[in-house]
Amino acid sequence: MTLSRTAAIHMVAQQTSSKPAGVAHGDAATIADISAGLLAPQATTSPKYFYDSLGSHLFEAICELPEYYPTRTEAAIFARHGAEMAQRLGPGATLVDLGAGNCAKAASLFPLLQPRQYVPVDISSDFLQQAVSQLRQRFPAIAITPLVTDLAQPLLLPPSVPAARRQFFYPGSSIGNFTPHEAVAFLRQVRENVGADGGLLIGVDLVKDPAVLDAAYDDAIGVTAAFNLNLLRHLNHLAGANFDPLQWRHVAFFNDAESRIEMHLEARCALSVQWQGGERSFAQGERIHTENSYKYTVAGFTRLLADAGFRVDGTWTDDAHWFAVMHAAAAYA
Ligand code: AVI
Repeated sequence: MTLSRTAAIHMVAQQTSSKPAGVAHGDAATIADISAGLLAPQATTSPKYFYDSLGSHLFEAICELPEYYPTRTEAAIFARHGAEMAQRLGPGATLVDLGAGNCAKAASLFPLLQPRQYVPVDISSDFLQQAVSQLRQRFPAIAITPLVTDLAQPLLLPPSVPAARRQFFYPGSSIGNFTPHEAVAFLRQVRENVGADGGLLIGVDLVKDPAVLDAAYDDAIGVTAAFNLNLLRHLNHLAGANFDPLQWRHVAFFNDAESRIEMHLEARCALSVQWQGGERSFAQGERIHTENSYKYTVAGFTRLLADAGFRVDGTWTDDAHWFAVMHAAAAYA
């Protein structure tokens, strides 16, 4: 007799009596943040918890998927218009790379941008340190000053980063993972750090056919599903929770009214979860909202930048207008 995967998962889920909550490795603020999200009427978690070491590698794999157009579309825009972008920035700037990951995007632009100093900023310390040691060998003339920080926290650059000629680099449409309100607050903070003579080079994912968007966040071989489900393993580690990933399934769809992709984890059966200092029951079909990825128009994002004190002086898109790279300068001194 053969057993379908769904039936097998269902049986496992029904038979699994939950394991006791484990040891929490996160600090008190992290555990409190996770706990508050899980206990909210609509359970939610911050997308920053996707990025443990495995999550960062899974995100790299997502970027290779045929369905996930943003990475290759943005790369094609850089390849085609990089020289013009470099003219806007000018050589010898300090390039501050927000959410640098493996630093590959910025590094591929070094020959064109010719920065004097490179400041990769990321939440994942291991990932960043590995990338930086390779970069130092490849580009010995560029001063590299890595900064491990959560971009949701106030951005404080170390004194070794000169105040003049700062160009912030925020590719990959990560700005879409903030709500528009949070995005303006974040960009205002960047604006404060830019000074009068700096700027921001930013990648923005644009509104398009929802079928293209849905496929990009629910790929055929399940890499995005693994990325979403790995969050539960990370919560187990950070908060000592006892999530069983087999009891959850990945859900992703475009919410037209909000102009955003939503990712959720949906309980396959009625279950309960414990973590350090908290517990919650989930009904079958109940969801944890794990990520938003907002999609903008060029006009809409130009307005958002203006609200944050920036003036757009360059916009480059692909032929299909799926993605935009924009350069913005300080709108006032
Ligand atoms: C990091 N960020 C821009 C990605 C996005 O497209 O919103 C995260 C992601 N989530 C699922 N796939 C990719």
